Formats: sequence, C-alpha cells, structure tokens
Amino acid sequence: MNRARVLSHLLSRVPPGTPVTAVRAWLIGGARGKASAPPPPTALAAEPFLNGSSSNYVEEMYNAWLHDPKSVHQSWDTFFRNTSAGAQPGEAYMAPPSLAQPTRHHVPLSSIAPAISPAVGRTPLTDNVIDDHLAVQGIIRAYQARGHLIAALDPLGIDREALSERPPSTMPSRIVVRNYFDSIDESDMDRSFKLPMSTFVGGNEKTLPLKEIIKRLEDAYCRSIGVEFMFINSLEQCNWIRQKFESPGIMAMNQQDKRLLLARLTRSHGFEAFLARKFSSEKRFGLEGCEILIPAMKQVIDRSTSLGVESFVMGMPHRGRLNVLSNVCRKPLEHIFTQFAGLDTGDEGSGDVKYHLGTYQERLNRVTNKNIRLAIVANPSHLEAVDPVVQGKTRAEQFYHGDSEGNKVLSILLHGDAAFSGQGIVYETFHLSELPEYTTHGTIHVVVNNQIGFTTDPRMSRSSPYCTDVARVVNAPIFHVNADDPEAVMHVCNVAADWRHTFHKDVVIDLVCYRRNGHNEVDEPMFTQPLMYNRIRKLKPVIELYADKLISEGVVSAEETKEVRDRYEKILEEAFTAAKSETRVFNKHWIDSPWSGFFEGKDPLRATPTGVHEDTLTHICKRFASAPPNASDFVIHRGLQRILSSRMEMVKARTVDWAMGEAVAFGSLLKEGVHVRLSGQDVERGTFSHRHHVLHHQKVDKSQYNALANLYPDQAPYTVCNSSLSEYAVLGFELGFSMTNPNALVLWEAQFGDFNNTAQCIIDQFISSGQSKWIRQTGLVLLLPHGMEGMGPEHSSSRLERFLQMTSDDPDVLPAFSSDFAIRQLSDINWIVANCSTPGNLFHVLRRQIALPFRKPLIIMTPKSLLRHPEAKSSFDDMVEGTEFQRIIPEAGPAAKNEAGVKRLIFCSGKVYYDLAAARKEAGIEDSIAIARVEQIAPFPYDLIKQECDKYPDAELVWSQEEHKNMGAWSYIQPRIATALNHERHIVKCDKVANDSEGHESQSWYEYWFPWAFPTSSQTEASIPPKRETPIASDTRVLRYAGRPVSASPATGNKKTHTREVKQLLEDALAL
Ligand SMILES: Cc1ncc(C[n+]2csc(CCOP(=O)(O)OP(=O)(O)O)c2C)c(N)n1
Ligand SMILES: [Mg+2]
Repeated sequence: MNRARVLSHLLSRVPPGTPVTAVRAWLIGGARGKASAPPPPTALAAEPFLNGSSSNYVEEMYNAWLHDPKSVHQSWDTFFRNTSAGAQPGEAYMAPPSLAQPTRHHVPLSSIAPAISPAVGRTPLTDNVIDDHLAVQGIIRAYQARGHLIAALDPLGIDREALSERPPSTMPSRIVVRNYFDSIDESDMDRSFKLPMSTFVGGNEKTLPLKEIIKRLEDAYCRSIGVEFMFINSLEQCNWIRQKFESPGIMAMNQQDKRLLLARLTRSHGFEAFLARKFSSEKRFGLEGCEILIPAMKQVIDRSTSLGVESFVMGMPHRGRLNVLSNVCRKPLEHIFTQFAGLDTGDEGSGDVKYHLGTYQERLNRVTNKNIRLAIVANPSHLEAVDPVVQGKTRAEQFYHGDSEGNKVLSILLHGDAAFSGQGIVYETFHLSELPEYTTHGTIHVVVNNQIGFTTDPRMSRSSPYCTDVARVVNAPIFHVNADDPEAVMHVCNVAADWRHTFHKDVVIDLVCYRRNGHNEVDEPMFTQPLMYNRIRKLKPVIELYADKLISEGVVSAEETKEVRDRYEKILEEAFTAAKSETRVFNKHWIDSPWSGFFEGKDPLRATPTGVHEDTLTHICKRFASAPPNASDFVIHRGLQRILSSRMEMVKARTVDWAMGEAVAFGSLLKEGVHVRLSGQDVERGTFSHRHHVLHHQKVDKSQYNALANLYPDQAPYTVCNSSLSEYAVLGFELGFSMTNPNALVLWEAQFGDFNNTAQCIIDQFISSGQSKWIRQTGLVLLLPHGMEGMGPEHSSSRLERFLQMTSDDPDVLPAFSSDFAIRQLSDINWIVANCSTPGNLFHVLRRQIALPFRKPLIIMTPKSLLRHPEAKSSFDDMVEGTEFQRIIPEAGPAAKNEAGVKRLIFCSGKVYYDLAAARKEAGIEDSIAIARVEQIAPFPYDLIKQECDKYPDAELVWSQEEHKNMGAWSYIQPRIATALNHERHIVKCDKVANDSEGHESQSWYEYWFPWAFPTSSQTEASIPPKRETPIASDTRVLRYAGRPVSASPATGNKKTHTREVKQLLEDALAL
C-alpha cells in the first residue's frame, strides 16, 4: 500500500456525495457545530497526521514498515496493520505509549470514547467531544478560581449588595462559574467526562457525569467555604489546595471531633454569656457572633502541635480577647474576673485595660498530650500595631531554639476585618514574611470578619472586594468560611495548619461572622446598622445551631449538651466566687515574655564594667580591618581596600573612628556570648558608607564576608540585615525580637533619624510606655542619624525633643545624690536618650545595655559628618578596662585649668561640640570658655552637671544646640539645669514606697524582680526615691540659650541660609 493507497483507503470511508470541503473538515477537523459535521461524524480527527505535509512522512513510514515492521514506532506498526486489516478511519490509530509514568488522571482517549456518550454507543471522538471536554475543564477551573464569589459565606445572608456595591457580588452564579455552559446544555448533565489533572473531585474516578462533577465542585467551593488560591504562582501549591478541598469526603468529621467541637463552642459561648450577666455594664469587646473563634484557634493549635509545634506566639485585637485568654491559653479565670473588680494594683506599673493585656502560659495540650507554650503579646489600642512585634518575638524564639524552619514556633495573628484592610502595617508585616532574616516561616492569620468596623460598613471602609485582599501580595491562600458552619471552620483550620507546616508560608482564615452586640457591650448598633441588626436579632447563636445539628444526627443527646453547659457554668461560678476574695490585681500576672533566670541573683543596682582588655580591642579591630581569610580568592572593591587599610592604620595608632567604635562594641559582646542583631534599611553597608559589615565579592554573586561574624570560634552569632523599606514594621519586629532574650543586643537603625516618625506608634505605644503598662522590659537600641548638615528639612532631625518629652523623669525633682545615683536613675526611667560625641563613648553606652542588671530602651542620636571627622576618634585608652561611659564629657582643655577665670560654661550635646570647639580655638578663647558635652541627656546627669557648674562658679551658663529652639534638647535641659542649680531645694525623702490612698504597699519593679535585695522595710537613704515637690525657681544662676531661633521646619533647605545660621549660632555661643 503506497501513500496514494493509504489516502485512498481512508478516503474510501468518506460517504459518497460529501462535498470536498466537508471531506477536508472530516479529515483534518473543521468548524465545530453539531449540525454541520459531515455524516457520519467519524473519528478521523484522531488521525490528523494524514493531512498536508505529514502525508510525505506517512508514506516514508509506510515504506519502512513494509520493509521491516519493527523499524517503525509501535504506534505506526499498529496503525498500518489495522489499516491493512480494513480498520475504519479513527480506529486504526493508537496513541504511542508515553515514555513518562502515566499521570494521575491519564486515560487514553480511545478508552473513554465509549463513556463519552453512552446513549450513542460507540461514538468516536469528534471536535464536539473535545470542545465539550474543554468546556468542562473551563467550568472546573471557573469553580476553582471564582467559586468563592458565590459561596454561602455570610451567616447573616444579607445580600452582599447591601454591604458592598462592587460587581462580583451581583453576578449570578451562572456567570461566575458556568459561562462555558453556552456550549453545553442541561441535556449534557448525564454525559460522562474525563476529569483533567487539575481537579481532585473524582477521587479514584477518572471520569464522572457532568452533574456529579458540578455537584462536587459546588460542595468544595460554593458552600460554607470560599477558597481564594488561584492567584498563587506555584502549581504545586495550587494542586495541594485543590486536593485539600476537592477530594470526596475530605471534610467529613468523626463523632468524637464533633463532640469536642460542641464542648469548645459551649465554653466560648458560656464565657461571654457569663460575663454579660455578671458585668453587664462593662466593656469587654465580646465575641458574640463569632464564638467559633475559640474552637478555631484550638483546632489550629491542636493540629500544629501534632505537627511538631511547641510554642505559639499570638497577637490579637480587642474582640474576644478575654475569651481567648481563658479558653485558648487557660489563663486562670480569677485573674480575668479580678480585672473587672476595680481593685488596686499590688505591684509596679501603671497597668493597662484588660482587653490589651498579654499573657504567657505553659500547659499540656490534651489532644496531643504534649506540653506547649502560649503567649499573647500585650498591645496598645492601635489596631494591628502588634503584628510585627509578634513576628519579631516569634523569629527570636525560633532563632534561639535553632528552629531554622519554624517547625517548633508558630505565630498566629488575629485581625478585625476593618483593621486588616485599613491598616498599612498589615501590608508592611506581610512583606517581612519571606525575607531571610525576618521570616517566621509562615504565620496563620485569622480574621474575625464581623462585616463591620465600629459603626462603618465595609463598602465605606475599603475598596477591595474582600477585607483579606492584602494577603494576596505574598501569595497567601485565603480561606473564607461561614462562621456558623463549625465543621467547615474546623476543616479550614486543619488545612491552614497543614499548609503552614508544608510550605512554611502565610495563610489566612477569614471567619465571616457577625457582631451580635454593638462595638462594645454598651454601644447601640441600631443607630447605624438597623437592617443588619434586625437580621442579627432573629439569628440563633451558633451553639444552638450546632447543638441542634448534632442532636438531630444522634451524635449527642439534649441532656448531654445541657450537662456540658452546666459543668462549665459551675467552673465559672467557682472562679467568680474565688475572685471576689482578691483584694489586689497584679500586673505581673500578665507578663507576655518572662525572662526566667535573668534577674536571679543580680544586684539590681550594679552594672558590670564596660571596658575591655586591650588585646580584645586589638583583635577585633584587626579583624574588622582585614580582608577575608581567603583574600586571594575574594575580590574586594578597591574603595573598600582603602577603607580597610585606613582601619588598620587606626589599629596601629590605637584609635577608633565611629564605625570601629561600634564594631568593637559589637565584637566584644559577641565574644562574651551575647547575640548582636543590627537591622534597618541598608545597615550592612551603612547609609553613609561607613560601616561595611558585609563585604561583597566583586566577581561572584552572593559571595560575602562578615568579619564580625568571624572573630572568635566560640563567639555568639552576629546578625546584620538590610530590611524592607519600612520603619513601622521593622522597628516593631526588632522590638519583638528584643523581648525574647535579654542577653542580646538588638538594634534598629533608621536610614535618617526623621524616618522614625513613620514608626511613631511603636515608639509611643510600646517602647516609651511598654514597661509601665505591661512591666515588660526591652534593651532595644534605636540608632537615629541626626544633625544639621545643610541637607534640608527632612534629613536633619531625629526629633530628639519628642523622645525627651516622653521621658518619665520629673524636671522639677532633684533625685538624691548617692554612689549609685546613675544606675538608680537608669532603673527608674522609661528609656535612655544619648547623643554621643565620641566613638569611645558609643562603645561604652552600647556595652552598658548588656552590663545593666535590667533592660531599658536606648535612643541614640547618631552622627553623620562625625563618621569621618578627624577629631571624632577615640583612643583605646578610652575603652580599656577601668574606663566607662561618660554621661557628660567635661572640659579638659585650658579652661579646665583656669576654673576661676572661665567666663562662660557652655553645655552642648553631639556634633555641635566640634563646631564650637573649632570656633573657640580660632577665636583664641580656649582658656576662658569651657565646653561640657552632655552625652546622656536622659536620665539627666544632674550630679555631673552640678559638679561642672560648681567648678566654674563665675561662669555664665549657656546651652548651645544646633537644632531650632523649639526642637532639640533645650526644653528638656532648661528646667533640669535650673533644678540642678537650686541649692536651696528641700529634698523630702519619702518612705520606702508610696502608700496608696488605702494604705496598701505597692512594690517598685526592681523590688518585684529582685526581692532578695529588699529583704526588710529598712532602706538605705540612697535607695529612697524622693517625693515629688513643687519646683522653686533658681535665684542663683540662669541658663542662657544660644542656638537657632524657633521654626516650623526642622531645617532650612537653603545651603546658604544654613551656613549663615551656623555662623550666627557660634557667635551667639562664643561672643564674650
Ligand atoms: C489604629 C486604630 N485606629 C482606630 C481605632 C479605634 N477603633 C477601635 S475598634 C475599631 C473598629 C475595628 O473594626 P474591626 O477591625 O472590624 O474589628 P471589630 O471591632 O469589628 O472586631 C476602631 C476604629 C483603633 N483602635 N486603632
Ligand atoms: Mg469588624
């Protein structure tokens, strides 16, 4: 049989009279259309190789086959044999066997041909059939991609249009998921279709009738769960999710789990009902309408615990917080109830409202029988602000536990719907989720989506269809679920925990629920949402719905449900009675990050020395000045070689510049086993190209060398990491990191100091006030480049005045001078503010953070031009053993030797000192003007300031600063110097502790943490805090201001004006 014969053989099967075009269509497949197909609609399209140029090839194959049947592929052999034997077109061809393993859904087309249309019998494949299959594929895909739009997510059943005017909600389901139905009609419902690889609805079936396919898809995607995942770029991850929702029977729950779920719901509901009854007029931001949150969190925890997680770090807003504390963390009910009782505090701290407090609990997880740790991080009212803090704390726990993949420590973040979409920090936090030094290897987010934010409807509070859309930026799958379908919620929780375990990526559970009461319990929701609340009033609580369901299924009896309810009610009543006998509340009960062992055995008023041995200085500096050990292979930038050489010159001269002062502080701590972590924008090199902690191979990508990480074989790890371009999230993250381990120096550096204002909430609500509110300490360091360098308004000021304004020391009270004055001040204040003028002092102040027996935040105004200023260097002599941080650097030049002849004593801080000193020198008045640098501004070094003033009794006192008068330190310094100078002040010593109005004694924080240091009530005078008293104006010496005048803007944008201002400032300060 030659080519002509092959073709004629095939053509012989075409019915007589068929037009040529139809024959062609019949041979190679033409326009689709049931009516237009040539009769009979055979399956010649299954042999498309017979058309066009392929026929030459066919002929060659045929000739080869004739010569030796084995010389052609098996499929050709079969084809020619069948054709020779008289097979019908379409029947002779058999697809060649695949070289690959058959795929999951692989079904040879030929084998399903009979299944495709049973009614017609052996109808072969046609274009129609293929197109119908493609349509079915399209339908499957549409359900996967858009099924969530028509899922029954809202327990209120309010037409979404009423809440949101956006289009998806108005689409009829047919358009959303069945637009491919134009080519398939209802009569096709019984036809079977081969299932594509992209679905799991078949289970073990490879083909299913269309109606069954659709039913299963609707079950998976359009009932109580709406899955958003098709935007995820990873096919593996998409398939994983499909399998978790589509597999037949995957959501089935056994009876035992159903009963557990009911019991948990009972507690969740019972807790709120009990509080509502006992404290009806108290705000508690109850969970009513989303009681499922408690079983949901417990399910996530159970499942994750069974997958190996041992510690859960959680952040959450007000809604349902008390319920979570009690029923998820098992915080003693008495502690919660006493918060309602209006009792005095029995320990340190100003405390916080009950729905902001944190907790830390260790307990047995009964389901898995494993011990777990649960922490809820205390947070301010500022919604979502705690998110990055939780991430940082989680990351730190993972880091210190060597949990490099996040298998042991998991963060869970709870959100409200309005806050999740409204607060930018959510987005900023998501962007940390995959960064190497910031990832927590996946967070489980749970949104309590009660479809309202205070009094505002979603259509007025966001522009995205869902409140969760922000999570799409990191390809996190989003599981929307109707909170009134408890079993669906449990399924989603399991999948979320599994997802996080499998892929170590974020995932979102969107609990679509409602809020049964107003924003809080004393709020009237009918003012603003009348229709919604009419609907809500008709709804049964979910506990009733679910109990009814389980009773009707025969899983539990009505008596049993009552028994479970009564048992919990009894527990609540007993705890309530016990709480009544309490007379005080204790802030210590609410600590979220206990540092076990840290305070033990320490003298609360003794810091270890900060100076280090010269050998250590030399070793670290040399390493810091050296190329990598494999220098010959590691190509360093020429500019860096120069920097390293100049560093080596400094080592030889036993001096350090700013970068080396910082490096040797870090290095010496690392040597002592203290982890150091420096994070912020471009910190690895340093914004001002001075640091260069990470050297980059100029020829090999990602080949880097970090000298400080390679100082000693047994040193602590050094982390230096460029961050995302966020201040709010990154500062929050570092704060969280610092909360986990007090034996770590954690630093955040702002690119320029003024950018700290976009992290203001972390500064105000956490760093400044955290210890007072939550008795939680942190030694976090903020490095804020600050200084007027003529760079314009936005790069000059770290807003020193704000930090000083927030310090908690009283300007009108002179603390009692004593040998431990300095450390006592540090322990009493909320944070330390410093503006160092020498690298040596920077070295000490950084090391002092760890040397202190407690932790305080440290805010440092760091320099820019001083980084390279030839005078701004320190000798090793200033850092060796026996040296320490100088709170003020007194005059040491000629004026110091001419005390009586000094006409003016200038106090200043930071870089302006160098300008003043240079101008003084130029004016030749070094012996008549003394300049003292205030290096630690807060707490104010009263003792040393006074000492300095006394030294020059006839000197006029001047405060000189480069900042404008309404900025900088002036308004902080002025009243304090007045207080320091007031010799006549009458300092009244008080009793050991201030007694409250009812005569109860309250402890200070150090008494709480260091009880052994306070065995009796007899106090040394030195440890007695002074009583507040009204200031008496100083009538002795007055402090004059020499600096820029007031201004609205931090600095001029005009270089010339800047120069003029500097000149004026120096004249004001120095003109005698
Ligand atoms: C940053 C911030 N802005 C405003 C508020 C005031 N506020 C408290 S709760 C709330 C509504 C929050 O709505 P949502 O996030 O949906 O949580 P829900 O109360 O509905 O659970 C608002 C506006 C706040 N606490 N924090
Ligand atoms: Mg809400």
